[in-house]
Amino acid sequence: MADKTFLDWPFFEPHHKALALKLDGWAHDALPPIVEGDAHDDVDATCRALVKALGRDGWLRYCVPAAFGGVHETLDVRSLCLIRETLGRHSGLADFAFAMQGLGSGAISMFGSEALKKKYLPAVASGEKIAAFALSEENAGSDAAAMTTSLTRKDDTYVVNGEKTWISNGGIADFYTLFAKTDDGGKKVSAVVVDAGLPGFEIVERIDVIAPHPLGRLQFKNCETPAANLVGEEGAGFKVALSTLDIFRSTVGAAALGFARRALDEATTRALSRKMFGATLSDLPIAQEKLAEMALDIDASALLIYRSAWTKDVQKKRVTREAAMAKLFATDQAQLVIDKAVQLFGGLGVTKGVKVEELYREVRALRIYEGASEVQKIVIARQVLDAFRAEQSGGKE
Ligand code: COS
Repeated sequence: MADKTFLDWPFFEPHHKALALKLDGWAHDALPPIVEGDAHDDVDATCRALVKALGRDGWLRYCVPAAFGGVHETLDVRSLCLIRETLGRHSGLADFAFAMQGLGSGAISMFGSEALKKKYLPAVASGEKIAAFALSEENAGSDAAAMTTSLTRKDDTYVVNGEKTWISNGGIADFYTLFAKTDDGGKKVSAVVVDAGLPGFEIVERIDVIAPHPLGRLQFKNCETPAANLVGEEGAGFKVALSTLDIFRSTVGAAALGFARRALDEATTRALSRKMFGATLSDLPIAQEKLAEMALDIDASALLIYRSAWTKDVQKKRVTREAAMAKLFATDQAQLVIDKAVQLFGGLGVTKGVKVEELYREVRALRIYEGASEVQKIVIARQVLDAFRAEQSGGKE
């Protein structure tokens, strides 16, 4: 049973605690069956069923603002983090299905026109439409500004040309929030929503990964999307993408935290029951040291994640630095926590069908997607240097 004492931390309102406890019960009782295996059809069907169930029972309402079928007036990052943490403890795919509805529609919630919000957000909240976020390209992952996919205005449409890859929900999404260049060979990025199935839009590859998720490569050849689907102003797409990531990066940390909490639960249960050297594993100081380090990393991750979420929700501040720290620390530490759990399980820990083996595979991508750990370090260092320079120049004036 995962530690729930953190729900009494001052970062939370009473409704946050109620949300986490209710969702935990729901995930125990009402999570659709997770079909294990690598077959795309099984993974797709499982994800579709998860989105449907999450929508039916109201959990996806946390992904959009209240005026468009959501719960809170604006996205409440603490709720998003608690939901990802809780779902992550139960199922990596359930967390994935929830997370992508939020990330795929987040830019519309924050920067979209009223008409665009009306067109997409209620269907995201109900689970009728599956969302995706299309930023990365083969030669533009960490260096997002190096993208080459283009958007060219033609009458009342934008014409998209290029390729996007490693796109989560690629293949099952109903729409993609896509980032592309609006000035030929230049630096101006714009964001636009592209519906799946438009002429000139094709999923050209399904990508297999260590923990199966829907992931694909998208190709656009003179694909026309309505100009009214522009998200934010033309040329402001980089700000749209990075501000969206500022919100969702804390939630990636939260998912990792959920995985880590589950690993500690599994390891503790195992340590208390496994007999060895005339005692149980939990009696051995070397095992206790591991459990202590795991618990410490979990609490430190939780503090960084909910500090970031609280700062955004309550102080309404830009949280570029806080979110990068939360994602970097929580995902890197979760990897170490889960590795320790695998070690405590011994041979069983690398056996298919054992939960810690699944967690070991599930957590890996979190240190890469939405900005690799190395990118988070660049972001944090820039924030530290900028703040220092600003203070220095402020002091001189
Ligand atoms: N919020 C709002 N605006 C931001 C921002 C943020 N967090 N971070 C940067 N910007 C703005 C900057 O102010 C700048 O605007 P101006 O051109 O008006 O000055 C613009 O965006 C470009 O910023 P910057 O110069 O820092 O861009 P870089 O190309 O140097 O960006 C990093 C570098 C590494 C930070 C960026 O490319 C990045 O985050 N990469 C990772 C992308 C990612 O997460 N990919 C995963 C895809 S989702 S699975």
